[in-house]
Amino acid sequence: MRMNRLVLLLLLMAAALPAVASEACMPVASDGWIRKPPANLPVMAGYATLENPCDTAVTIVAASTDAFADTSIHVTRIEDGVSRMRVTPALELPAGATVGMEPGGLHLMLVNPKAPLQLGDKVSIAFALEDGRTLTGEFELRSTAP
Ligand SMILES: [Cu+2]
Repeated sequence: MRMNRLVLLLLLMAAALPAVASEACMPVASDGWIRKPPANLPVMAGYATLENPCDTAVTIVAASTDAFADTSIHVTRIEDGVSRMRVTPALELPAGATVGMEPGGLHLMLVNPKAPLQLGDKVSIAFALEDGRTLTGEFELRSTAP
């Protein structure tokens, strides 16, 4: 009887292990917003705070959304005194790091909205991670930073 309970306990523990392992640590995208352009321009920039509270680095390899025809992650750099934007193919979030996507720096470049967007509208952005997982963030259309 005593032995059976021990076996049962071990079986339960073994069964619980994979469940714990699949609950892997996930980075978070918060305070997401998209700057509403002053005129009816088809290009908008999105910003958010990306936090990786995990023990290992995570790399974002792509961004996409149903709301825009084209979505990419841009870095802004000053080259020869001129501010230029470039697509970044991979964005690493080191373990424990907080990376800001903010005006003048790293941002989402959103081109050609599929439907007209109004202030307050929320757009869901999917960030594809190198490990195959997807980090989803909500971005609100605003005229100023939150
Ligand atoms: Cu850009």
